[in-house]
Amino acid sequence: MGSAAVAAAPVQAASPNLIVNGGFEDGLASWFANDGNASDTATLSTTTDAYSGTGAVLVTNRSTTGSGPMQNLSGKVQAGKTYLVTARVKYENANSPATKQFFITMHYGGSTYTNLGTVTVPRGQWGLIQGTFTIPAGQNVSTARIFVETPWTANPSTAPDTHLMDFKVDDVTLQEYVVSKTIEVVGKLPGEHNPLIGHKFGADGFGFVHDGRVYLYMTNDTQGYAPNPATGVSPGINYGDINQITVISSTDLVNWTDHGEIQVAGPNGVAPFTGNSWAPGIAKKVVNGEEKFFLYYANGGGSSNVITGESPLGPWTSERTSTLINGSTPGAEDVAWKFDPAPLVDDDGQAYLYFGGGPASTSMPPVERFNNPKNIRSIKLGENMIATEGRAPVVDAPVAFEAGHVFKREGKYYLSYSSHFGGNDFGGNQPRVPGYPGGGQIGYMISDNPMSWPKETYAGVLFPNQSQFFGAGTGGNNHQSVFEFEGKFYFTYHAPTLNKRINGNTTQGYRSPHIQELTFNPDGTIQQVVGDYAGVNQVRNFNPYRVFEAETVGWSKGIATGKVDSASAEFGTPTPNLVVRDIDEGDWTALSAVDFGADGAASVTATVRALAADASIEVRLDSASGPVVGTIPVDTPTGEWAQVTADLQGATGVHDVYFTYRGPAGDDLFEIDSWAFEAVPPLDLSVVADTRCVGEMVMVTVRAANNEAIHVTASATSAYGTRPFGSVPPAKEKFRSFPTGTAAVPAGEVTVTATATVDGEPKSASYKASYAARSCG
Ligand SMILES: [Ca+2]
Ligand SMILES: [Ca+2]
Ligand SMILES: [Ca+2]
Repeated sequence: MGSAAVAAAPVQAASPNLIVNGGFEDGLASWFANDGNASDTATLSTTTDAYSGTGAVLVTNRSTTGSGPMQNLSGKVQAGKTYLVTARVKYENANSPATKQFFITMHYGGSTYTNLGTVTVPRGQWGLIQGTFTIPAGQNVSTARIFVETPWTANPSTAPDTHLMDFKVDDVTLQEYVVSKTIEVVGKLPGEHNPLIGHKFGADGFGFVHDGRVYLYMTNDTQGYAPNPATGVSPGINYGDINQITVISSTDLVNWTDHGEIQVAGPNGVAPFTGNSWAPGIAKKVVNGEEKFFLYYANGGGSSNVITGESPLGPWTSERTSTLINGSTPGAEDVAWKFDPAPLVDDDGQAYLYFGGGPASTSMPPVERFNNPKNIRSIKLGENMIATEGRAPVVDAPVAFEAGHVFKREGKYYLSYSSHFGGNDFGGNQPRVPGYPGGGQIGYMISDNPMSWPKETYAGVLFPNQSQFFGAGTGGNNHQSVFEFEGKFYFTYHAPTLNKRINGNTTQGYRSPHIQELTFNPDGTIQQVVGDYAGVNQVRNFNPYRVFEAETVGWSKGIATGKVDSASAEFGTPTPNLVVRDIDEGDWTALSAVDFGADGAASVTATVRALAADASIEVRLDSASGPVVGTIPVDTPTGEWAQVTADLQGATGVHDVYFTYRGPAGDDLFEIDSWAFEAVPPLDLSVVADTRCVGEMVMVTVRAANNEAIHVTASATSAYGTRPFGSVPPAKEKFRSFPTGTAAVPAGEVTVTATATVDGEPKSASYKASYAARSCG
């Protein structure tokens, strides 16, 4: 599988065009010749020589370089805000220069003019004027007007072909510059399992298993992502922006639920005495009879800290009021970067923390600084998990840089770490010990003692630099973890593969989580991991017959997720709940390997919040253009959460399921909180409940029709007891009644359960039938 270079994708979620009739499809409406000075006269007329559509404006009889089409923006633009401006322009005068510069200019009033955007265009061709500008705070915008002009000169009439040529303008836009983080490209390709998610970034993933589910905690690389609305390209990543940890989870390693971000650090963080939250690591332990979850993270390069959770999804509290690892930690004084904390709870309950990295001590000889920089530490954690015990001995990891992590297998401890890229901080260009890691690789060591890591425990390179597998634009540091899930070991790492799919080989450092399986040799050493987009096999098929979060996604296009206050239907309170947002016509989300069973799905229900009329959700099999097995109309009141349902036809067996979103182009269509599929009952009975009067008393009745070709045993239960039907013959129906002993009953429900043996297999099903309130007498 390759990653074809993809051109920069401008963000689609555009803010409205503030220009009226910018395409001149409505003649000259809202346009007039620049009237800033009495001398700036010109004649505007329409022309059918348009850049797009059927109309454009032609400017003739220009008297000054400022003579051009103008539109009034008073009341539309605001001081302090940033805008994007574009326009198409063309000139054709054969006596004019071969190229000519044009401007879009703002006239704020008086003598205040600002060029907003420009282009130099060859004669006879449409050029694109573009610009981004911020109106200064305090600027009076009460008479703001924009116009198109040529560069100013004092006496243009001395060379009119050079300065006063006719020109045409079309497609003028001026929009507020609104940064959208929505990933518009398909960042995780259908069929592939890496990167794990395609709608956001995440780095330094730490895999953690609890209760049959794998959680991945990540540095929130999306936090500072700010793609330019015009180009789609973000400035490079700034780690200093990051004070949140992103959490996703899965029971199959392909369909991942987005649990959003934990606001760990910063003024509103769980631990407001920390400013950053990089490179998380988590462990669980029963403390004072209570199972707790301890989330460690790097507070920038200078220290590390821990917060405490009631579950893997929180809620989170800070038991500390100062950092856990810092310059006062015994044995860590010489560690340049007291970060990347990775916990391990041993089988005997003793917990350890691994941390550290960065430039080696200058007291060492250069060769040692390069090969054995002694910048990583191990330390014991106290019983409460939120304090250290004793001194932190050196982990003498060869060529170490950062990212120490330990797991245990068959009585042995494995410490992996990332290697440095050389340079003066590590003693300059020194001879590398044969077999030691190259730059930006993952090395590992094997020890019998979790606190003893001499250089002799080095075992080799576990993972080369990711750029070896993912090519140009994917180099840089890495950060790994290893977890065991249902008998297999898995290796997590990151690579800027989603960034590459957005921007081609010129990436900006935004990293994405990946997983590969880890294979051991008979002697306990690890086979070097090969990174690829295929990733790991899906551990199990996806069970659709339950309520599950819509933010559970195998693959997606064009959507975003966001936290809401309502409870998670699947995970309960007080865990975070997200919804799928930024749903436009043509966007989709998909689930991998959904098992509908032999009888198939009867219906699907979505919890949605409608935002536009005439929207719907198509349920498709196997691809975004696959067969439609049902269409859910999203026709509930706008702005309110509601449930919408559709019957399904042909959804049987195992398929990838695509929810494709339909509605008016340009509108946000709806948000989705959760999905639930209903199975076709394994036995086909029709059940009807009713009431009738017997004298002055109400009788609840139920009729069960057996549509099977075999005998079925059934019984009915209501608020008034249980009545067996006994055996119902094929194609026959039976009737039972419940005397209520009262003259009036509220509306209610009767449940019929049925069992039969089909092809030697026992089958059972239950059906509900409701009846209305009834009053007799
Ligand atoms: Ca036009
Ligand atoms: Ca979208
Ligand atoms: Ca949800």
